Amino acid sequence: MITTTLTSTVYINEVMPVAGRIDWDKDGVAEPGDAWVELYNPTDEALSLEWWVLEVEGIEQYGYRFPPATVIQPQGYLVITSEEAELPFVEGRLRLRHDAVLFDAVELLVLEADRSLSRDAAGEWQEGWLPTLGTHNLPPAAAGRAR
Ligand SMILES: [Ca+2]
Ligand SMILES: [Ca+2]
Repeated sequence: MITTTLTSTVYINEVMPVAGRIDWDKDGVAEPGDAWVELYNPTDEALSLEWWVLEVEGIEQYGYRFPPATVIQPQGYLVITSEEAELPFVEGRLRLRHDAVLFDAVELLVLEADRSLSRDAAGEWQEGWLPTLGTHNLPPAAAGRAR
């Protein structure tokens, strides 16, 4: 796994590559397209993701351009499903870029269904943390205490 340095702007915070029994987007059906990626805006300003692209560099090049009105709130999260992005999140390198500037990247892994890759407070990627869609990532012990 390749670790990237956290940038001072929007970054990839969590990836849930393989959807299983959980209907993550709550549309009534648990399906492969429920896989998701969570972005985080650590700044104190709302940021537009217009012209930003989420892409998977693998055997083929896939890319998803955010709709023009997409905004990520200060200290806010934005979740994109595999279905919305028309991207698989299981293989290759997931990248977040704006024009030619690469803001973040993570090597995708096939995990057990409904498990995620989470960045910890130091920016390192962790496996085995419980998925936290749209909220801050928690190590297993902290997640247990929160219940
Ligand atoms: Ca669903
Ligand atoms: Ca999270």
